[in-house]
Amino acid sequence: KILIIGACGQIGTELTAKLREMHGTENVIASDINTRNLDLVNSGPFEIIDAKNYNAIKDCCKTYSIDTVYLMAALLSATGEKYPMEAWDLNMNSLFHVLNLAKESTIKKVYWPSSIAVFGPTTPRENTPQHTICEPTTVYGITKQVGERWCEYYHKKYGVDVRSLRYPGIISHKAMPGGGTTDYAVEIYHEAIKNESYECFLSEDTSLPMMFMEDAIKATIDLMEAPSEHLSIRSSYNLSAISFTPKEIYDSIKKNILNFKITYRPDFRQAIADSWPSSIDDSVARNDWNWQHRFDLDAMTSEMLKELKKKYNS
Ligand code: VAH
Repeated sequence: KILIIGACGQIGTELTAKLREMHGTENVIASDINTRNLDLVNSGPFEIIDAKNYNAIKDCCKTYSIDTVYLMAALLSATGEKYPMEAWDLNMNSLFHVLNLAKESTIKKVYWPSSIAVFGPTTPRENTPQHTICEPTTVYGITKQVGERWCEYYHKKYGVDVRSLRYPGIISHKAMPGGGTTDYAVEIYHEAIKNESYECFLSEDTSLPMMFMEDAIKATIDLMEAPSEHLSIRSSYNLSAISFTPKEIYDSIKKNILNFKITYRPDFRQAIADSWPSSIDDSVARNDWNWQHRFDLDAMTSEMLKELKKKYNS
């Protein structure tokens, strides 16, 4: 059976739905620190678990005979700068708990997300390679960089089958993201429909690697289903789909909402965005497990606007 820690989050919500569709609801246990997503809580097996609590995770794995864990709980880049020690505590200790349970062999396979936040201002910004300089300047990025090293260590030293992806910014309409620097690219769709105007917290020419949630979920499942012997990376795979600037996503939306207006008012998140690459080379993922993104910017925009219009007009 599968346990998802952080199931109420932006990615966790959709990962839970997809895994339940594939394996049956009763075989996928959702868990989070609280019950903020009642639809999810009421749609199948749900446990309240604090990802910092080793015994809570261990007991849940025992109760449900869990053999696969998706660890999706974390404090993201912007929140991590406000609460550095909390971000270190949650992001690192939750990973140690799951890796140690896997080492003790109660868990057979682990998924743990990394991020383009592992890269920093000294990393080559265009087509950032799989192996390159990583000097992250955010607490979140530091936790992801160190987490990658621990994943590779537990795989090499204890044979733990842990797999990871360096997610770009992820855009979705089912669950709101929380505390990310790339979250402007989600907010902008909501504001375009609600107010036909948006004040963007990044400057208009800030190019960042991004991905529609459907592609992120497909990449996660494809990686977890790939034969272990095909995987050459046990830190975390570069993953990419599209890169765009606030101006480009604005233009894409404006094709559908003709009166949409945008203003730019960069805040502390501009410095975080400026430390990250503008595009990623994910050829290793494409070679190892046939990764291929499907959504370009305009396809994502039409899907986002279609689904959000239903939500706001319902
Ligand atoms: C953040 N959405 O902005 C996350 C992600 C690549 C960015 O890690 O912090």
